[in-house]
Amino acid sequence: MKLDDIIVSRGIVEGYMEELLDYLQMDVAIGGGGPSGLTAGYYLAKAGLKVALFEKKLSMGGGMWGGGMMFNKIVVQEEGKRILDEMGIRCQEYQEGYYLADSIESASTICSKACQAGLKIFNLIEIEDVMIREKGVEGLVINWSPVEMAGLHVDPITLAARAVIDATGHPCEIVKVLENKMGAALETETGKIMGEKSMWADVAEEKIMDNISEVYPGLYVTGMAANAVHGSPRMGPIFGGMLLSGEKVAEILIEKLK
Ligand code: 48H
Repeated sequence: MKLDDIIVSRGIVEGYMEELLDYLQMDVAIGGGGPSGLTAGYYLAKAGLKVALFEKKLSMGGGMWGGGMMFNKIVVQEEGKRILDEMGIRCQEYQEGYYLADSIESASTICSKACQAGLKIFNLIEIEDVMIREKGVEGLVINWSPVEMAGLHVDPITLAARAVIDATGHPCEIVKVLENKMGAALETETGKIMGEKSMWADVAEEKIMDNISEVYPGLYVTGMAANAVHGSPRMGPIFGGMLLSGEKVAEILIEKLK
């Protein structure tokens, strides 16, 4: 077969534009493609909701690839193993209740399963603001990541969503922008971002499940962002809470939006 480069270009441009136009309005917009955002996207898409995830980097997986201190293994406790099984990620019980999985297999498989469940992923897109309207957060304001990296002055565009999830990890960037720009009072003990506390896996993994919440009308937190916003500790290379918190925020939203 003789290849026509212009047909290749047309396919890429038309295919992308069609999807971007389709996702100018959606049920749920997720910011951040780490384990919690991808897991949330997997369950939301599986439930039939129209959901897209925006990741500023080229690749998905967030902090999962590097395991603990670049030893590319992650640990998942008993409660989280159910999600590894659901996704088909292999693991080994190396001590009762402690499961060891390969971080590369974990990150790549979650991403693949989420896409196949129907999650639409847009990479290389940075969330730089939120769309605030009468009911609260009603969407996201996005730009190409290279615009920010190159320091270019280029205005962003807006997308509408019935709910937004901040899954941006430690920096909780979406909640931060809301607090900084709008002075918004959050649904936390202090009404503000309380800040992540020092590493204590046991407490962090227990607290994270209570921290999965709507922190402002229309804006939900999951994963490490949830602990940062609610002032709970970090947990190091234990990923059960990331998977379970992604599932939990999805369950809350499925109940609310379906
Ligand atoms: C678009 C953005 C933006 C933005 C950031 O850090 P993550 O892996 O987040 P989680 O919560 O799914 O998982 C946390 C885990 O990886 C971790 O760090 C743990 C368990 N730490 C414990 C410890 O003690 O250290 O992923 C967040 C993703 C990243 O891919 C970012 O690039 C992306 O969000 N992101 N995407 N627009 N403004 N900000």
